[in-house]
Amino acid sequence: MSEVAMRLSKIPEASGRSLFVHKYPLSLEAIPRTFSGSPALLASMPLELFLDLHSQPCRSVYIFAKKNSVPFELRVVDLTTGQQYGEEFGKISMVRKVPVLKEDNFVLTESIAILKYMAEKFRTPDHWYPADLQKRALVNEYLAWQHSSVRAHGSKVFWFRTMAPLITGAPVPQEKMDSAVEDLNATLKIFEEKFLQNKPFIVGDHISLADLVAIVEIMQPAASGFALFESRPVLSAWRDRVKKEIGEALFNEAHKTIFDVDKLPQVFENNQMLEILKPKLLKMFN
Ligand SMILES: N[C@@H](CCC(=O)N[C@@H](CS)C(=O)NCC(=O)O)C(=O)O
Repeated sequence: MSEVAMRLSKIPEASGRSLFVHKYPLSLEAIPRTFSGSPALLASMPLELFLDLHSQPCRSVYIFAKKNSVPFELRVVDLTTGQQYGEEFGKISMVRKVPVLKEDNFVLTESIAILKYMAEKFRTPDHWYPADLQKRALVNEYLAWQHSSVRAHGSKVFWFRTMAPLITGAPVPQEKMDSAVEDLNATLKIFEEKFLQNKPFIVGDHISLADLVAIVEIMQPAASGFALFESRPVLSAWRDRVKKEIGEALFNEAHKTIFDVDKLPQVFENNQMLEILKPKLLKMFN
């Protein structure tokens, strides 16, 4: 039996429940004026976005699509009940991770690829993914760097503070926590001193995909109660600018699930996912 099939057999609800669908938005007037094709054609082929807003890359895709009035159907893949291991999602993506974009037979995984695809397809305002070669290269530089830095270290602090006690029934050993926090602090120093400096946004005066991907990742450890903004006025001021550009309502809507982190013990109560997540946590201790 494959590892995935084995995981699936342990989670009956993963195969039994269908993915939940929400349709966004859309009246034809809401279709971006910059769209190059016929609005009628566009309206007849909405994208399907497979997301769970606990996930940072899903939040970036969700915020970007909604902010730019990209027409899409939201298909919720509930990671807390293991729907990513279910048969229905397995037919969409063998990677079994969210986000995924689907458009007819075209399936795209990886948030960064999805964001760039939507920016180019819907010709979103230039500042998101600038046509200027050097500005675009700076966005790409950040997007390439963040995977193994902000994302990796921010996620680890989040997991250690929230998921680990649920999975093991005990706090993470202090030396492991200190090491994770040390890595995150070092990363945030590079973020501020190399990527942000004294500019309003990573690539200058305007928000780009780099800021969007950065904020969703940085909010993950912050939502777990790790006080990363308190001693960092430059980072806090940047967060407020990004929030304002996205729009406070959309920002809060996208982050609502993760701000409800206190509810995780209830979410995982009587849920076999914690057992399945244990090996992932133990690998983080290495
Ligand atoms: N590099 C991928 C990361 C995708 C990813 O790791 N997604 C996580 C949620 S943040 C997931 O689906 N995890 C489910 C699992 O590992 O079972 C991207 O940026 O899209």
